[in-house]
Amino acid sequence: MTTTPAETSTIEDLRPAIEAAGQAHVLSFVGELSSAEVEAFQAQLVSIDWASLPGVIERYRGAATAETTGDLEPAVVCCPCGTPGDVAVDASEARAAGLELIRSGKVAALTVAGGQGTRLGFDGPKGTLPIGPASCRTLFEVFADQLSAASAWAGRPIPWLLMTSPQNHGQTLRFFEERHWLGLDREQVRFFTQGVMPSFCPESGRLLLSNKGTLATNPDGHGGVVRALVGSGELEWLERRGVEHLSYFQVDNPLVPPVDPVFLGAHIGAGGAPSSGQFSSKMVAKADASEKVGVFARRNGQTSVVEYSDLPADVARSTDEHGRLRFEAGSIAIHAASVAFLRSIDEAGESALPFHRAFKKVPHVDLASGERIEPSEPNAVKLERFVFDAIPVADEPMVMRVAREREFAPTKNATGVDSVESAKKLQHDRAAAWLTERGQACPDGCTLELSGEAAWADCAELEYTPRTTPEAGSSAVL
Ligand code: UD2
Repeated sequence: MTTTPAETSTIEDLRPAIEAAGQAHVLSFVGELSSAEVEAFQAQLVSIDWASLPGVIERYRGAATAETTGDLEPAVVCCPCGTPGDVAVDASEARAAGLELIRSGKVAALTVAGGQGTRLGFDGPKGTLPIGPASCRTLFEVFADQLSAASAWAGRPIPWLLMTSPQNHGQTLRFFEERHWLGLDREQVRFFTQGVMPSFCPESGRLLLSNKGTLATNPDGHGGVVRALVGSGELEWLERRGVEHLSYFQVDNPLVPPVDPVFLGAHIGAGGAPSSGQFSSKMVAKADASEKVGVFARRNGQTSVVEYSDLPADVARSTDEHGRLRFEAGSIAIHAASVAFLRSIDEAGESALPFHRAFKKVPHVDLASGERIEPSEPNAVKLERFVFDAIPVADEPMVMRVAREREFAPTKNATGVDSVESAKKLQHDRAAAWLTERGQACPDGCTLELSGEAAWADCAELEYTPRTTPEAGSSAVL
């Protein structure tokens, strides 16, 4: 559960803590392991917080109580684009304040890239997926190019923190090394690894072994980012450097502006934005009631995200007097958070970021026979944290409306909705609209993409001349 294992502890050093946690059975097969396997097992065991484990298991072994949604109200949303009903934000003022934050080195970008990408069926870290419709750039390269342009404008390298998981850390690092840090300064790109949570049997409260020398674990969710930032020393690094705010985004959205001046300025309350500068989020109007995004809502008067699986279908479908979905404020998982707020969230621990419980099929080793069992029914509790659970803890958390077609191209599935294909098309459409806004037509049959410089210039409202003039049937990076 921590990210800074004391590498030197042996299994025998750890045995008392493991026994005190009631989990001595996990050491049943240690005598059968090779020295390399013992070493790997030690490294895993030392990363578990044995002292707090019994309490965590006790709290989450029972079935989760159903979320109550009766008292849900739509969230207050602000907007720099004049949507009726939203709190108005002055875009120029917000942009100026955000640019000043970036220029003065008070902003770092943060990408959560620890997920498995299972639905995508892609073998490798999701960020290494080619996604550019014209360039074939990978997701990581799309973000790096924009950060490079923003850094050049600011006259200083904007730090980029990437959260990996134990499963994809090595591959992610190799990718950046082989591609020379994607054109960024080596020191600018900072990796840290999220923690894991062990799976356990809800009846016995016992941890499971996935093989004789490995606990069955899962990454601790994107909410693990707070503990991992602290445990890895990265939060302290940011504090020492004078970075005050993080621009947070997921690895699966090639349209995200990694640092968005208007959003960052609004986050610190510029332009009349209703924000204390602790934690802010972007929303888009949901495409339809069944779209798989969490929604911003007020629960007991506090702004929160209700995950799509927790929102009853009739509530999701309900409409207001204008015929709009009442809960239309879809979360696109783009946030801004102050470093000081994240420090306080870590100190508050589970009261600020509780675990979410899932009951899943987890293959494991049978303790009596030593055989591996592939369960046909769910048998184990998996726990993870969600970063958006920090929202109700923040003072005056801001939710800002943005245009879906400019900022959201989710890449989740191999085909169909939210797929590589749809994300490429959305990037092309965005580049074509950019050309049209500048009085140029999009030639027939061409495939377009915004370069990092163009995308940065667009969100910072800077002058920019496209690198090339697209011709009919061509592929062009503007
Ligand atoms: C997430 C949101 C959903 C909506 C959508 C927008 C949750 C639970 N749901 O749905 O409401 O905003 O995104 O696209 O967040 N990750 C880690 N470590 C982990 C787990 C995930 O780094 O242990 C990263 C992962 O690499 C990805 C992001 O978090 O960048 C989202 O993860 P997901 O694919 O599980 O979330 P999804 O698509 O269900």
